[in-house]
Amino acid sequence: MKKILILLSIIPAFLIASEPPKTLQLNNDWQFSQTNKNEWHEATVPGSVQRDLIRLNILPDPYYGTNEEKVQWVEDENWDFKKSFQLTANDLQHNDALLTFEGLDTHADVYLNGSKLFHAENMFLKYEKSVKDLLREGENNLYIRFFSPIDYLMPARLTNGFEYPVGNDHRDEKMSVYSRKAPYHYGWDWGMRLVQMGIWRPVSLTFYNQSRIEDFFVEQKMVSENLVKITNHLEVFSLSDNPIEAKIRINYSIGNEKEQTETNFTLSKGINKVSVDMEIPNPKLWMPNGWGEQHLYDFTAEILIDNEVIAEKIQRIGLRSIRVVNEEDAEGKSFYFEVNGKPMFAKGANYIPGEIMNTLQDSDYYDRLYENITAANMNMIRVWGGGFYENKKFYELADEKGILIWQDFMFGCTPYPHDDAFLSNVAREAEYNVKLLRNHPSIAIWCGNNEVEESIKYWGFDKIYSEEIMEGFREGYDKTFRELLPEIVMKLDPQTFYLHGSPDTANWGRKESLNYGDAHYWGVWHGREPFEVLDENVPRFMSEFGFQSFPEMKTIRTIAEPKDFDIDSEVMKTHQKSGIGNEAIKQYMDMYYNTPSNFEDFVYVGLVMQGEGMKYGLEAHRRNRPFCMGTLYWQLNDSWPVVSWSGIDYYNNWKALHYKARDVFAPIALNVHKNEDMLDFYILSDKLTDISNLKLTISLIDFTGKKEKNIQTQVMAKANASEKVHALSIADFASLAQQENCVVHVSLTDEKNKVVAATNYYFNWPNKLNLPKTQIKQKVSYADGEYTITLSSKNLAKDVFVEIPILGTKFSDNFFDLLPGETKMVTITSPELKESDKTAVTVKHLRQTYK
Ligand code: NHV
Repeated sequence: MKKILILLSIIPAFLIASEPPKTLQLNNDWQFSQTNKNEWHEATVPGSVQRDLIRLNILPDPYYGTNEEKVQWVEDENWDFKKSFQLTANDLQHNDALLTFEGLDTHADVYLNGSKLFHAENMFLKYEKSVKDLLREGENNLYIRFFSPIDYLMPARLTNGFEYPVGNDHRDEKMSVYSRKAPYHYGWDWGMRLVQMGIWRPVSLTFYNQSRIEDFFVEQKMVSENLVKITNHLEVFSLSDNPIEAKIRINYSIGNEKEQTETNFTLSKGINKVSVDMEIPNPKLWMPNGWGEQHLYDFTAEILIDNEVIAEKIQRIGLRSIRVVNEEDAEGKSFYFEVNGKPMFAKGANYIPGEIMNTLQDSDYYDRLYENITAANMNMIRVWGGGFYENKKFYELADEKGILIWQDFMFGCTPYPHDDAFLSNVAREAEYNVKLLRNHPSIAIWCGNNEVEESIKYWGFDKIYSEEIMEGFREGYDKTFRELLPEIVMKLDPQTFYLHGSPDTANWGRKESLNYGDAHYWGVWHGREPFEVLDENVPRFMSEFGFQSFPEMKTIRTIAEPKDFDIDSEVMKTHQKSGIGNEAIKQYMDMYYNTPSNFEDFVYVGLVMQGEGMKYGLEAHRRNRPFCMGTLYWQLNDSWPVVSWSGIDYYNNWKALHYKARDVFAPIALNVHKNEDMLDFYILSDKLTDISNLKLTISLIDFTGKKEKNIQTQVMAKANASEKVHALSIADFASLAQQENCVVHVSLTDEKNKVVAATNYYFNWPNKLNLPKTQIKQKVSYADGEYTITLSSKNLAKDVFVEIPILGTKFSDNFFDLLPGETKMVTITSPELKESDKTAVTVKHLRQTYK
């Protein structure tokens, strides 16, 4: 009798052994309740408790007014999630069932049908469990208890002996360092606090019979224009107790081109590591944005048994070499990216998570994000270490658009624990994420953390802590960032450069150190230094520098009422998290502008000032290549409506800064630089070939339109370089009076008289210019989805700002100067624009903000 039973149970499995795997998504029909309350609500998965409580109106809109404080209680409670799902007898016939949680936030016990499956303790890990023996025909039940990240680890804090110096953790009890959870959930100097819990990435159940491909890594061992040498690394898991003869088939395709190789191997029970070498002659190389196309190959790995495909995995691969050149040289230590053998000047920004409730970042969010990135001529984005390892779509778009990704590991601005349990948790996280991301051609560098060493060395912790604790910080740093993480990167992604942390050795308070590697220059803003120092203190690579502004009024109106329109109101202070915030904005404004007395004008002038100040720095960095080889401004985006360093606000409105970055980062840009008594004219080119026969025209134009001077000269734009092409003595060119009353308009035209680049230069900051009063003439033509506004002005109108009260509207240009007599057309696009609405378009310029 026993024999027959065994036979019966084997036969069906054998019969469907060659069936492909079957995956059930388990994201629907979850419910959640505060633990022990038994008040069950529908849960959004992926999502978070807080996101659902807001949707259910149990919590108020956390962005509005001072509501932030009203949503904090949730972090102290535990929350339960449950779900049931049905399985058929057929499902259960498979040899194995793999339950996968791609992301749990963070401390959780997970149960299935009466058994505890595991305890989760890292938001950045996938948890996967073979659950075949626990599943039942009919109803199955999942239950997850999420523990308050505050409460759960309080014993760690209480026994630690000291409080960690986590300035950005906006609660007295500094819990964030104990959890491997997105640091910014605990607050930041641009962020609200929302310590979330929940299922933040998808859940699924996969049935299969024989084997699965756990991992497929296409390592590019050698990349040249004529040949690419690849090693395909596979990890294949087999269920079968007995060794099985199998075949691996790897093929790659691009367009009509297709090649494949087959290799025999023996599959043993458990994990099998197999490598297959391959050569690709005449490769189509992947290029950064601005340098050419982003060719992507589809690599497919298949496992065959008896010529039947039993497992398959696909990777999109861009063939390219990226080398970080970080070597001692005559000036100090270089830091630059060499892509396909050519030095690339990195143009970009620091990306922070796009939502405090990060699961709100949907597919459209990423599309908009990358439209903004490419529209500003960027080629690099830094995924800064206080957020999370981004979603798949983020990296897929970077691959498709040619954006190099500087990837931090998720540590920032504080020392962390370094006990064995903590470090093994970190090791699992690093291994998982390096494996997950290493196939993306966009991954250009792994960086251990943001400013952890900098904080230990320079933020005065030694005045608070004993030498023993300080020594612990340093030891923990070395163990984590100089030993553990580089070993993992070396083992799993050996072709990609690892940097222990950013900045590497440079510190903005020590000018000589700027000659060494990458730098974060915070003398401007945190050090209250004038923008001009950005010209004097140029590093080898600027991985952070920034200046704050308020978001424009239409964004402020979503969080505040007119009675709150005051930089000192509670509402505005709730939306300003920098300790020196509004006061610093005002101090700089008094230095460079005629500070307006009314709030709306203050917001506008602040936007203009942020744009101009940052432009000054971006130009200095690009002009100083090859000494300086990149500039990433702080910060690209916002995670809620807030005053911050961002170039684009939460509602996708570009600030002046993002327009200025676009212009400075143009493939060919012009730059005028005052060098003592001289005006130097530079062409900044990222083109890979020289462009000759260009005409440079320099005009000195009075603010009322009179052309005082006009100079023309033949120049060329040298490939992949910044070159001075002309110089003038200022004294000869413009009198002191002219310097207060004129703009220098410079343009670069080609043989067909087409404008290749243009820029305006002023001899002084606006409070030392005699800007004329002027009336801008405007005409709007209305169509569904697009308005066109035509503007002109008799006299110069500086920093023209076109406004329309619809969030996220796109402008072909904004925050520009309207030269005397010039006519300019701006297109305004948004699906919300209707011809019949004739929504009001308003225009303001700088001279209107003071008497
Ligand atoms: O303050 C703006 C940004 C931060 O949001 C983010 O963490 O990595 N910022 C400033 C600095 N680094 C960063 C530099 N920090 C300091 C400067 C001066 C004194 C203390 C700290 C980013």
